[in-house]
Amino acid sequence: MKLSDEQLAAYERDGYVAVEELLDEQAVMALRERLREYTHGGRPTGELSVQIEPRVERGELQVEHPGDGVRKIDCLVQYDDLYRKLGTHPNILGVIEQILGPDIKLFRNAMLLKPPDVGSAKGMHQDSPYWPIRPMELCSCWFAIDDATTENGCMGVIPGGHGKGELPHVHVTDDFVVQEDCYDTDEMVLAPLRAGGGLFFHSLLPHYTAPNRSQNWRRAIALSYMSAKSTYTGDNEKPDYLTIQGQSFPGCV
Ligand SMILES: O=C(O)CCC(=O)C(=O)O
Repeated sequence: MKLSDEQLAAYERDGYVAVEELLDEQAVMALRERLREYTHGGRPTGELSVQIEPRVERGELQVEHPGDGVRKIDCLVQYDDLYRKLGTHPNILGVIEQILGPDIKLFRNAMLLKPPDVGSAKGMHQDSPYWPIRPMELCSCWFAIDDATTENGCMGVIPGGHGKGELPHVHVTDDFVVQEDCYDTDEMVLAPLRAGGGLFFHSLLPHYTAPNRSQNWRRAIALSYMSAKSTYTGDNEKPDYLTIQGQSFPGCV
């Protein structure tokens, strides 16, 4: 799949663009069922890193099943065949290639879960400031496994906010957020998305998700890609980032 000239211009201007129907309903259902096997069906999570909702972890909130308290699962693309297909799907890569060029590596993939009534907010933040990759020009496809609605915690973004560069962030309880005087909440645009669609967004775009106040799950996987010409600036040894397509370059990620 390719963005039209208008969609590409919108991405560059606003820092995001929503694309519906990247995958059909059957393929999305398979992803949803596979995920449910990990959270509720006893499918081994092996090397996957699983994070629990902080309030559940601290015992402040009780859930009926442990799977109802899961907030994040990292590395499904590396670990699971269905998710590997998603992370390398031509409909997603067609768009990513337009934005990042032909040589692409995967920086991270994180399944972000908001269980009904339990899923908490993710405060307004930019991704790049705490990612050890330069330049700060990564692109994420936030792929909706369930319909993402204004009630269950769809994305909220500040259009054009990526153009302001790196903004100061501060620590708050369980989170790290853009300093309040650096953006205007009234400028936030909510971006509901049907399951199977993706929100492609720039790694400097300020974004936020509300708590899930509904009875429906909100699960989405953030697939974050970078140009293979990017530089790793972390203190630890550079991880072996997954090559998605094209070449690798000496001294680069
Ligand atoms: O899905 C969410 O709730 C948060 C998404 C997010 O912050 C991200 O993908 O960087």
